[in-house]
Amino acid sequence: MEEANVPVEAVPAEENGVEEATDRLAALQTDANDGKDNGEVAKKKKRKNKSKKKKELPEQTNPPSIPVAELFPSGEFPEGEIQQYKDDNLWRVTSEEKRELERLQKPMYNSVRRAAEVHRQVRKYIREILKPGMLMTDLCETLENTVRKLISANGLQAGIAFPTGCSLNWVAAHWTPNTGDKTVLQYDDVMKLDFGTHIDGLIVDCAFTVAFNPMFDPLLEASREATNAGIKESGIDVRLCDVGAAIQEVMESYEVEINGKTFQVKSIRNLNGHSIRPYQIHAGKSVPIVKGGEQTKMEEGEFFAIETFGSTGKGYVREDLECSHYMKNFDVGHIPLRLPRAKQLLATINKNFSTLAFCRRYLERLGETKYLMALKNLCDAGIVQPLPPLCDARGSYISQFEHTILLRPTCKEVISRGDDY
Ligand SMILES: [Co+2]
Repeated sequence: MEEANVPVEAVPAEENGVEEATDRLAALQTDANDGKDNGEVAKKKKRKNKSKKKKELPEQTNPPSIPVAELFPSGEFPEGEIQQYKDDNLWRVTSEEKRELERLQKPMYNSVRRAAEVHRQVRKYIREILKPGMLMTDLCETLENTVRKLISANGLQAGIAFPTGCSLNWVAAHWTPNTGDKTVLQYDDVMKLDFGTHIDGLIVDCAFTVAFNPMFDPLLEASREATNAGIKESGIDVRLCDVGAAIQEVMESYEVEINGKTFQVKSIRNLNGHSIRPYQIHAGKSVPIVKGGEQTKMEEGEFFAIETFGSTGKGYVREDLECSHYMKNFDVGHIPLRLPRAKQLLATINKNFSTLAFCRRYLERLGETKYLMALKNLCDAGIVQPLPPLCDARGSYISQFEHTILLRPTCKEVISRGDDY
C-alpha cells in the first residue's frame, strides 16, 4: 500500500553519486580483496558441481548484494545472544506462563532479528573496506546503500532507522557529513560508526569504534567492556542507576597512553543508553553510564540500547558544529502550517521518515533542494527537533560501543550481538 514501494535505488538523483562513490572506493581497494575474489570464484565452481546432488542455501556475495530475506528461506532469522536473568529472576527460565508469552511474540522477535542480521552483515563488509584516505561521504553512502539492499528497503516498513553516525575523535555522536563535506578519514582518527536498521519500526541501534592506530586499543576496549558490563547488569526489575554504576566501574578501570601522555578513561556523564519503542529511538528511559542515576527500573518486554562512551577529555559533551541530524518530535500531534514550503517539507518527512531520525543527505536523495529555511520553520514550530553533533574537549578522543537488547519474559536477548563485538 505504501507507494514508497518503489525500490530506493530507483531514485534517479542518487545514481551518479553512488557510482562515483563506488568508483572512488574501488580505487582504494587492496590486493587482499583480489585474493578473496579468486577464492570466491573457486568456491562457486565447487558449489556448482555439488548443487546437482543437493540444493544449497544461497550465500552472501562480496560486496553484499543479496537481501537477508533470501538468505533465510525458512523466514526464521538467527536469535541473538541469550543471557539468563540473575538471582530473583532465575525462575523465569522455566516458567510455562512466561514461555507462552514469548510464543505469542515470536513474529515480532523474528522481525527485529532480521534487522539485526542486516546490521551484522553490513558492518562486517564496511570493516573490510574501511581505510584511511576514504571520503566520509563515500563511506556513509556505501554503508547506507548496502543496508537498503540487504534489508529490502520499503517505505516505512523496512529500512535505515537513523543517519549513519561516523563521528570522529572528540565528537561523540550525531555527526554525519552534509552534502559537499570533504572530510577524509585519517590513520589517527577514532571513528564511532553508529547506524540503525529497522523492520516495521523495530529498531536495531548498534555501534562500534574504528581506530587504525593501535595506540587507541585500550580506549576501544574500555567502552567495549563497559557496554558488555552494562548488558550483563541489565534485567527485569534492575534499577537504571545500578546499570550506570556497573558501566562506570569497568570504563574507568582503563588507562590509555596517547602520544606519551596517560589518561584514565572517563565515562561521558551526560550521555546515556535509552529504551526503544517502535519508530521511537528514545522512548523515555535513559540508561546512565555513570553512578548516581535514576532508580527507575527496567521492565519485561522493553528494548534498550546499551551504549557507553569512553573519553580522554572532560567526560562531558556539548552541542557544537553544523547540524546534520533531525527527527520529528514523537509526541507532537497535527499542527496546521501556513507556509507552503514548510508544509510540503513536512509531507516529505511524514511519508519517508515519520518519527525516525533523518539527515540532510536523506532529504536531498529524495529530491529536496533549498529546504533549509523550511526545515528551520519546522524546528522553530517544535515539530522537528535538530540533533547537533555532541562534542567533548577539542583534541580529546572518544570511543563507543552499543548493542540493542530485549528483556524477554524468560531471558535477555542481545539482539545485535555478532562474532565481532
Ligand atoms: Co543509541
